[in-house]
Amino acid sequence: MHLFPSLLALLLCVATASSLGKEACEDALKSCSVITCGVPVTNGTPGRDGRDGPKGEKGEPGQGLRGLQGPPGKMGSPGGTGSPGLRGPKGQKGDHGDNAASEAKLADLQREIQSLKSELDHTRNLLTFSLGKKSGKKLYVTSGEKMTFSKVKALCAQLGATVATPKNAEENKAIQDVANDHAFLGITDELTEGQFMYVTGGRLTYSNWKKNEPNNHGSEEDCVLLLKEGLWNDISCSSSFLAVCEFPA
Ligand code: FUC
Ligand code: CA
Repeated sequence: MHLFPSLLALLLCVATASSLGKEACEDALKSCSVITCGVPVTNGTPGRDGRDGPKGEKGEPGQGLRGLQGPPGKMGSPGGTGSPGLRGPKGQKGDHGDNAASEAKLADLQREIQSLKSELDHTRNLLTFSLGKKSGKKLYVTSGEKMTFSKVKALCAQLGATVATPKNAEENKAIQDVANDHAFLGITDELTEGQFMYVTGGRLTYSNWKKNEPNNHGSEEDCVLLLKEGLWNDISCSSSFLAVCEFPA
């Protein structure tokens, strides 16, 4: 684009120079850099270098030697934890313990157990003899104390026994003889009114009710009393009567 104004100035110079005299021409063309005044026209000195052309395309890579390899880069961040390794092999069998000492200790304990068993046998025999216990029969024992039914249950449990519970006429008579007074039996209808059950579980298989009993007098009689004459009456569990405990046959 800037080429046209320069070309216009050149044409103007040539036109002006050819219509004037030599001196006037030189004065008029002091600013013209290309045209030489005078006739005939001869070739002038070469013009100044043109402006730089546009940048060329990128050349092919050179053929020189490659530079040396650079130093290693920075160390990376640590990786995550790996999965557990395989199970190791089974270890060797351990040493035997001190066998002789263990066996001596065991023999001592066995002797002590035998001695205690023998002593227990003697004590049991003495007790059954003194209480008149018969072989194959339950043993009924009383402390002679009177207490509420819950206390009778707790006392017998403490002795590893249960509350005296006759399952036939013979057992009923045995309890009657030991108690020699009104005594609680291990029977209640606390769970379902009118349905008497053994405290140890199960429905009655034997009973010896007095006439017109059980009557749940005052609607609060869930326990069973063995009367002195051997008959039964339902009674309040919070009343106090003799405690008789039963030990298995
Ligand atoms: C009878 C019994 C009751 C109570 C009362 C005083 O009615 O059935 O349990 O002993 O007498
Ligand atoms: Ca009653």
